[in-house]
Amino acid sequence: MAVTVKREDSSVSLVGERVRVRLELAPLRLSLSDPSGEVGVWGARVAALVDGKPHADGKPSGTRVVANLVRDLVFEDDVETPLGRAARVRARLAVADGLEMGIAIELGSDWPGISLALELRNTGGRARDVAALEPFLWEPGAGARLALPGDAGALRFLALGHQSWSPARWLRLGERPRLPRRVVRRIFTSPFVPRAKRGRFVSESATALGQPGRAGLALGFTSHSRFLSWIELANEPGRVHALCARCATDGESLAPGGSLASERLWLGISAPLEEALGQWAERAGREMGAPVPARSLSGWCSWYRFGTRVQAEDVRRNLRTLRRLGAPLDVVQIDDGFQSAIGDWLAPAPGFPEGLAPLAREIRAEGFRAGIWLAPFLAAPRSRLAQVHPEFLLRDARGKPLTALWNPDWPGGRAFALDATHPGVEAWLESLGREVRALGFDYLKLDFLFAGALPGARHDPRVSAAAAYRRGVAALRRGAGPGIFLLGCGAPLGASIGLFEGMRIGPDVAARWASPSFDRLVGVESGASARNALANVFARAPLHQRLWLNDPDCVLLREQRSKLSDTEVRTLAASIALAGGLVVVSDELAELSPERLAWLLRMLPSLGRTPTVGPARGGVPDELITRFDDGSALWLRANLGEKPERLDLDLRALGLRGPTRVWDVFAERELERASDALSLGSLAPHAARLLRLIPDDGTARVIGSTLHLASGALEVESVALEGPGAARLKLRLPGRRSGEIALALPSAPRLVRAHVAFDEALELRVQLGGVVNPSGIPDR
Ligand code: 9PG
Repeated sequence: MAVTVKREDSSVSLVGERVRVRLELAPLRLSLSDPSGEVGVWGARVAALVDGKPHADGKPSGTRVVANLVRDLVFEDDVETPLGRAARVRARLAVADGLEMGIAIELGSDWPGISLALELRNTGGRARDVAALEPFLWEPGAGARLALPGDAGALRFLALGHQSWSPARWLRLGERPRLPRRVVRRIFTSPFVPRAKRGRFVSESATALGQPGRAGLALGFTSHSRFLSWIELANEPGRVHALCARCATDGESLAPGGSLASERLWLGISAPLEEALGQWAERAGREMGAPVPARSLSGWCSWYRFGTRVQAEDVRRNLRTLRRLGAPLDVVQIDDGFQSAIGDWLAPAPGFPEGLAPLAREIRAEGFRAGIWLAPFLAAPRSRLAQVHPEFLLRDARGKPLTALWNPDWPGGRAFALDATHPGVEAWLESLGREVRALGFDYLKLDFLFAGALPGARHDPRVSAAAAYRRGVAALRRGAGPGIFLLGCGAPLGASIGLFEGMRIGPDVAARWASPSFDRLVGVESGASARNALANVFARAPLHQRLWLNDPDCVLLREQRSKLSDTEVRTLAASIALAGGLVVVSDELAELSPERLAWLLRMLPSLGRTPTVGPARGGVPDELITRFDDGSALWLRANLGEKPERLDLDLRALGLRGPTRVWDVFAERELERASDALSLGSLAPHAARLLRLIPDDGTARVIGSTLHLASGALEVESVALEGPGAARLKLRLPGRRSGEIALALPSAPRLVRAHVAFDEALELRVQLGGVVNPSGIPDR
């Protein structure tokens, strides 16, 4: 079915399968709703802030000009757009006072929303400063309406933070959002975004608005090549006062006859609301050409065990342990500490006496990708880089080098930011990429990337902060060449779309549950701790495989030097596994007990799938659901709070109708068969529950296994029933494994367990009360 275009005297409508759009012509008003009209927004406008500048510390100055009258309209009923084939309406709009706007609305027949773009033109005779473009502005007024199903008191707004370490939280209308303190604001928030406060929420790049579990709005920018963008919500408990999507133009001056285009905005309807983030990310990833690898990676990282004191010998020792264990990791990554100074990446620290090339060679010789950490937009004041090339440094308005941050981990603490619009910096980044590749590294963890998108007096003032950042990352990638894996960290997320294979999506993990004193110090929940890392893992789970591979940060399995309890380690490990992205361990592997090592193996390989998230009842969703092609699912519920929670599982809501067999992964046993719902008692603070849910459809299946947390969903290549109580099985998993599998049979005995041990693959026959096992391990 194609999109139907209806022209009337005073309006134009586009009707697709899933949404309807209406454009009123005088004055200009835009509406979008689902076919029933139960959810949607009516009476939105487009606007710009002119004769002012974006302000690096929040509020842009300038006057808001709003498009009012539609001058002329152009229809195209089937055009190619960045999001696929669509119908398009373009309108030229009159704006007072020597300014004109153009908007384009695109709707594909089965799209759950529309794409919106805005252009501002200077038709007058003098140059105009433009502070921001607003392709969507909704305020109450005549004909303005917002329909969000559910209870107004339960409405939530998804506030996505600026960069990897910034919290992402579902805010309740009227609540007081947390705000980073002044000294760290530059690290955690985007330069031009107004400060959030009670009554004014801000979300960077994208948001969702509605009641958890019901239908709501999805709103987010799908292009990110020039401007940092955000969505603002003016609100009080149960009420929306205004909703507005903006991109800061970073101080564009618009010459007479010139024009300026906003980033493209997605406005969609999401049912349920929790899918809004994925709905947007899918489109933003497609539009920006996100280089998402087909497979997730796993690895070892030096940081959370050795910190800046890492030495070549630490890496070597862990390489040897990896060989002994036969652990199937992809990457061995050296983190911060190998370099003589921040900025002097090719001059090794004393702990790396032979330099990096021999170590990279050894890593590769063991069959791993070699990974290295860089903070490519930073230079320590005392580094050779800053000394020899002071012209590389980003300056403030008075010409002084801008301090990107103070980091107590580094000598002197202070780090300056580089200005990628300087041709010398661009060339230097390209050669840095080339040289680390030549050393043998093909996995680069690029950190403290927010420093590349700071506002400042750039060498080329016409290049925006976001564009400067993208130019720098692109130069590094160009130098590193094809086949490189770039992992972003501390990265401005919107501006990074399309540039990275992998992306850290939360604060640092640590071998402690929470970090209350650090969080108080900086004002936001960004201290290194398992809880802060996990909160973002749940909140940003839908970004995985749409924008990049999500990096939830490392799993820490050690028992010594750790304040994490068994329960907390299990919650950390299972949540990281369900996130489906990178699985990276950061322990001294030889120190791990057999039990904890078994946990590592149970996370490998990565599940590799994008989980769906459950309703965001609290500040973040607390459920991750991974579905498999065989109709089964893994369901994880975590309690990141401090009070016990009731655990009820609604199987129908997960799409499981009919009798379901339930495997309790941690308890390693089958629960009673369930249909519709399952009452599971209570969940202690910091604990998680992981279940595998399998339709009881009369087939023989592995429903549980201690080989992998997938519990049979990943590790079984085939199962063939050979008669009552007998089956032939093929198992396949990388690495050396031993453990137990549980085979579910359609008739008595309903469950047969068998011990198995193998390297890579195993074929075995399981029989009623006995196992014929080629590995020679006796049955029980
Ligand atoms: C290396 C580390 C690890 C880690 C990164 C990042 O604000 N700060 O001072 C601050 C320091 C360190 C930090 C984040 C913030 O951690 O996330 O995985 O690579 O750098 O220095």
